[in-house]
Amino acid sequence: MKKVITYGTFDLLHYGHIRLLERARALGDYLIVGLSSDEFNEKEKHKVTFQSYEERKKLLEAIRYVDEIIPEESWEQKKEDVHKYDIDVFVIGDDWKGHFDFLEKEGVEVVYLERTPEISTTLIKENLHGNK
Ligand code: C2G
Repeated sequence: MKKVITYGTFDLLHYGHIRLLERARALGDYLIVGLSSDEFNEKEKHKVTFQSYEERKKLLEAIRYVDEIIPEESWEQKKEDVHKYDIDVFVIGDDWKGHFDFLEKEGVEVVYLERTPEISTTLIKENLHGNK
C-alpha cells in the first residue's frame, strides 16, 4: 500500500484544500493528514484560526480523500512521522516549494502541488467581514 502524508491548518475548509487533498490522495492508496494543533498554529505558525482543532478535524474526517488524521505539533515531527507511518510520498502546496526536500534523505518522494489560485482562508475571512 502506497502511503501519502500532508500537513496543514485547513482552517475554514475550502475547495483549494479539497483539491490539494484530492490530488495528494491520487498519488497513493492511503492519505494521512498532519493537522496543525491550535498550539502549533498559535506559537509556531502565528496563525489565529477561526475553527478549533476538533472542528477542523471533524471537517477533514468527512472528506473521502482523507484516511487518517494525526496532530501536527512541531516542525520537526515530519522526519519521525515518515518512518512511524511508513510513508512513501510527502505532499504539500508549492507555496512550500523547497522547504521539505530534506525528507528525500529519509527515502520519501517529495511532491509540491500547485496551489489553487484566488482562494484562501484569509480571503474568506476578509470577505466574511465585508472588507473588500
Ligand atoms: N492550499 C492550496 N490552495 C489554496 C490554499 C491552500 O493548495 N488556495 C494548500 C496548501 O498549499 C497546503 C494545504 O492546502 O498544502 C493546507 O493549507 P494551509 O492550511 O494554509 O496549510 P499551511 O498553513 O501552509 O500549513 O508543516 C506544514 C504546514 O503545517 C502547512
